[in-house]
Amino acid sequence: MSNFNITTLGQFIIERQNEYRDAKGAFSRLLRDIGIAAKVISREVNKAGLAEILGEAGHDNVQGEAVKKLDVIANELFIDCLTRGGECCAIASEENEDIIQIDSPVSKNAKYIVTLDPLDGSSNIDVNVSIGTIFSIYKRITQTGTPATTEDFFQCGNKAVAAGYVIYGSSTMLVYTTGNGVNGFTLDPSIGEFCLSHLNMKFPKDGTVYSLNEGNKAAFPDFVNKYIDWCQQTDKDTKRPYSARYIGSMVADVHRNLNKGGIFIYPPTAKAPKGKLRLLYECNPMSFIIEQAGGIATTGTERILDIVPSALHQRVPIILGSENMVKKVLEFMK
Ligand code: P6P
Repeated sequence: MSNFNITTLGQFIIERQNEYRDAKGAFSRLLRDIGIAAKVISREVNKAGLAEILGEAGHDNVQGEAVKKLDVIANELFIDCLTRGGECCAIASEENEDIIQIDSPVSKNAKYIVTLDPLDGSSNIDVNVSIGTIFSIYKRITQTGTPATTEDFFQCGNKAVAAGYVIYGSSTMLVYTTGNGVNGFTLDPSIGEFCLSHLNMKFPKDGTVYSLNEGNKAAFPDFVNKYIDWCQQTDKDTKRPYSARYIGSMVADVHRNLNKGGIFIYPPTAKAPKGKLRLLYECNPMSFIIEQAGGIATTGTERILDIVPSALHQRVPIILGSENMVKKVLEFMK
């Protein structure tokens, strides 16, 4: 161990490369490319307030040119980094209706595809609330060198080779799994490196925080409202009433629960009868991470990772968090 006592993301990936069955360098380079994009986005997000002054936040700038919102910038950054990295041949992004084919000479024979929410919760940027990037990585199943198809992207979440998120908060952290546990890295801007800070993260089996948008209560399924009422009853043995915490940014709400214990629910609502959150690039990646840390992720009737996708931007309801809290919610379904 170096006397600097830090392990960078790059060093960690190399050290763990033999853990990942397909231990070629390609996968390690793909994670590196995602880390590069995340560092640039962190810099842009952390000056978002200034963007207003500089006339950049989605308004026309002083030259009268329409300037892009940060989530569009983030999307273009990821596409650029993955295109130049040469390890990814296609992306399904929250920002793009269709699959983004990456047919640059270095990438068109790549064997990985990426699902991506480049900047989730971007409505929170203007009010300085934590936001995040969510991604997952799959091996393509159609022929290498040909354009990727929905067949590649409609793989179940349980086929992902990796998933992760970046949270742009009081610090910028990258949390990911390759199916061998979950590890967290905090960006040290002074050296421009993600440094290992949360080794082998475990989702607490119990928690006292419930996280959902109670403004939609009137439209919630009965079992959800019964569970909320249960959370709000006083009972010393089960440390109730629980605390309600809802940031409105999935990455921030889930990251808090992963660290402290808790449950995150986005049930069907009047506005979103199938739930609001997207399967391919929000629910599947977060569910892979949460399961790898020992939590549970379900629609209420089905394990999220077992759902066979049928549309790129398909929405699903989600109950995700501490094992014993999710099991309690499911009791109210009976
Ligand atoms: P609501 C952000 O827009 C997002 O996609 C997730 O990050 C977040 O959990 C959810 O929507 C918040 O939705 O309807 O409660 O504002």
